[in-house]
Amino acid sequence: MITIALSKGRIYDETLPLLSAAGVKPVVSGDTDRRLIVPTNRDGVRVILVRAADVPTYVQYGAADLGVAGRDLLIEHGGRGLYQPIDLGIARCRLVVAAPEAFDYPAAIRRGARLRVATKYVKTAREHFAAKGMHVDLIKLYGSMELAPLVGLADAIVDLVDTGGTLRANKLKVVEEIQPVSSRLIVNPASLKTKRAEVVPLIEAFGKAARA
Ligand code: PRT
Ligand code: MG
Repeated sequence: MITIALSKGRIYDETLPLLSAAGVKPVVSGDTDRRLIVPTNRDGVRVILVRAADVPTYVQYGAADLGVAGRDLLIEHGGRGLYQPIDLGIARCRLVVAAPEAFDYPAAIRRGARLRVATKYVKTAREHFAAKGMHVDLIKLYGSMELAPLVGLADAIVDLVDTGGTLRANKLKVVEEIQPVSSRLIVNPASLKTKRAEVVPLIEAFGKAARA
């Protein structure tokens, strides 16, 4: 049995065409299907649905053979025990530092202010600010980071931006780019060895579909 870990939402939606090109189609029974293990048209291939941040963990421990995860979450996870053969180029966005429109971020940095930064990407943020020689107090959040500066929880946030609509709607602006983000195919290294005949063709089909 080959198990592919995906998260609901944009990763699932953007992976479906690639899966389909690889000959794998999840068999869901309508919009009300709440199953977390989804069979596919292929005997011996199933999809499991987990939180986006949990996809690397399922693959690392071999509970899933393959998965699709954003680079943002792979960096936070650390990537230990993961083979990452292909950048699928899907779910693209940017990891940035953002602050209120009225906040003079460059001036705050120049005077060496100690900023409070809210984020769910604590590891990435710590490394980013350390590399710049900035002292920041990081506040761990699990979502809706955009709210934190509006209610005085933080001076700035480290978050993902796609269209910029969410930042604009909350009167925030990008003050620093950290890195571009897209999603990668990740593979359990033991699966690659012991299930080679099934796993390698899937990796190749994903690669071909991603390049197309
Ligand atoms: O939603 P949930 O809490 O269950 O989990 P999650 O937020 O980790 O998962 P999900 O499905 O929202 O995101 C999965 C992956 O999609 C992320 O890990 C990224 O790699 C990728 N991705 C691509 C994004 C975005 N684009 C994105 N725009 N993930 C989140 N966003 C959010 C962003 O955090 C911000 O709140 O969308 C908002 C900004 O969008 P714009 O278009 O208004 O700029
Ligand atoms: Mg989300």
